[in-house]
Parts: sequence; structure tokens; C-alpha cells
Amino acid sequence: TNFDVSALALQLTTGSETVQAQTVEKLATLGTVGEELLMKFLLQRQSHPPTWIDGKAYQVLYSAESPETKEFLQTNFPTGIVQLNSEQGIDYTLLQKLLADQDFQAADRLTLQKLCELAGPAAVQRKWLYFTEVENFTSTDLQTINNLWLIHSEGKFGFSVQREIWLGVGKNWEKLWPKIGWKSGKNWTRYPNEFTWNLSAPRGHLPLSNQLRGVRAMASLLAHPAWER
Ligand code: UYC
Repeated sequence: TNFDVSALALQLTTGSETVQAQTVEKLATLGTVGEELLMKFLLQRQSHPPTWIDGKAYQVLYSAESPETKEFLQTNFPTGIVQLNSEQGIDYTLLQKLLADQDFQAADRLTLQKLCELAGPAAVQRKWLYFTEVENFTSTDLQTINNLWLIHSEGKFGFSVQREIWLGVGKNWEKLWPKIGWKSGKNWTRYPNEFTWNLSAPRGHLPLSNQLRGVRAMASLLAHPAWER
């Protein structure tokens, strides 16, 4: 009914994050009425940096695949809701698409590829990173990659999430691994099948950094000035 919808509209704009997330989920079950409200919501919030609530609303419209939502997204958010800023001339549109599709495994692969592109042609060929290359990444590009992960994962995935957990365990790697599901007892989680490629994963589970060559590249990534506020 109209009454229910205006109550939901209010919750969507004024509720706590938890209430907002539940409201987006509720609206997702209401078909056209819900989609119209979510479209209005995204337009209203367009002037602010997006949060994962915007991401969740975007996901509902993206997966609705009705002519109206398609047209709306194409017109207002042709490259998604995260600004794909790059100071290094890198194109993040495919990463945006994979994350909008919630294809976290392909997005993880592409993230390593993009980090190698940031590092330069030698890293692209090598397919892994030296920590000295990571130190030279621009904050802009790291923030773009991180925002894409954060906003399309309900705030669960991204380097900044891993950093927060890492700081929380006093930068102790052995304490970090089990918390993010990369190690269980003495056993490393095996790539790719033992990782969890969806939102049921622990916080900070993705994106992956292979530890085969040691922690230094990941240490550089988590210590990068991009994450200082
Ligand atoms: N792998 O175990 N990993 C690979 C992880 C380790 C290994 C890729 C993460 C431990 C080998 C990714 C963990 C280990 C290859 C990850 C993990 C190991 C490989 C693909 C938990 C053995 C083939 C991208 C920390 C005990 C490498 C890439 C090759 C691949 C990620 C083995 C994303 C997070 C120490 C042999 N592992 N990796 O980097 O050169 O190749 O072909 O971390």
C-alpha cells in the first residue's frame, strides 16, 4: 500500500545502516514500486560519496534487469556508483562490472592484474608484485579499487578492511590469517577452491594476496598512505 511505501521511504533515508540495509532488501521484494523508490534514493544521494548502502541499492536495480532499471542505470550511472578515478591511466570499468555481477573470483583475479598494471610492464609480465612497486602506487588508484570492493560487498571486502583487522591484531600476521579465513590451524587455505567467493566469507577475506613469496607486498599495501584519513 502507499502507506507502507512511504514508511519504507522514510526508513531508507533516515534509518541506521542496519535498518537501511534491511529496507533495501524489503524493497527488492516489491517489484516496480520498490525499484522506483530505490532509483529516487540513488539520485538523491548522488552528490555524496557512495556508501555500501548505495551499493546495495545499486545491486538490486542492476540485477532487476527490467527495461526501466536498465535505462535508469545507463543514463545516471553508466559506469556504476563508484567514481573510477585513475591517476595512472588505468581503466576500472571491467572491475566495476565483475563486482556489480558479484563475481568475486573473477574480480579478485582482475584486481591482481590491475595492481600489476599500476606497477608497470615488468610486473604485468611477472604477474606478481614487488613491495617496492606497491609503495609507488597512487592513493587515487588504490582508493578506486578499494571503494569498488567495499561498496559492492556491503563493506565486507577490500584492503582497508584488511588493514583495519591487521591493525586490530597489532600487525601480527599469524593472528590475521585465521581471522580473514586464509589459514586454519597449520593449514593455508588452498587457492582457489577453499576460498569463499561470496558474502558469507569472513570480513576481509578478499581480495587475496598470495603469500607464496612472503608478506612484504601485502605489508606495503596495508601500510600505504591511501588508507590514512
Ligand atoms: N594462496 O594459500 N599459491 C595463488 C593465496 C600461499 C600457491 C593465487 C592465499 C601459501 C601456489 C592466489 C593463500 C602456499 C600457487 C593465491 C594461499 C601458496 C598459488 C593465484 C593463503 C603454499 C601457484 C595468483 C595465505 C603453502 C603460483 C598468483 C604460481 C597461487 C592466494 C601456494 C591469489 C591468499 C604459502 C604454488 N595463491 N600460496 O599469485 O606461481 O599466482 O603458479 O600463500
